[in-house]
Amino acid sequence: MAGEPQADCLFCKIVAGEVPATIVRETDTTVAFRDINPQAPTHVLVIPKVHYPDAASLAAAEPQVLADILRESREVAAEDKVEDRGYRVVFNTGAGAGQTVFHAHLHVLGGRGLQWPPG
Ligand code: DGP
Repeated sequence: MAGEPQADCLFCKIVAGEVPATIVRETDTTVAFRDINPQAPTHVLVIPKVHYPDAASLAAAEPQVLADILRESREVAAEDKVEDRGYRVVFNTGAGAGQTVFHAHLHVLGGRGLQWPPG
């Protein structure tokens, strides 16, 4: 069923506490944890507890959870004190855009200068 945990999903396992992660924030609907392969001094992933393969399918089915994720990204930036210098939030959507884990997740990147356009 849409939104239900998937047995083979790494991020569902992090939500369930079955795979360890450095969790920085948790709400009723979201979990935020540090990326295992950080691309910036702050690199946190904010994910929904419900399973959708990408941000687009989450937006279509449960847009309020998408809003929760964006609200949490602001809290992460504030807690890591990267707001002043600026930070970036990214949903890689689809393999062609670099998505490798198919459970929706927002990257929060900050703490260094960020170039545009991204590669
Ligand atoms: P993406 O390429 O947009 O699908 O991003 C997936 C991110 O997930 C990537 O930056 C690395 C991160 N990641 C993959 N496996 C793990 C893991 O087991 N733990 C943590 N904390 N992050 C992971």
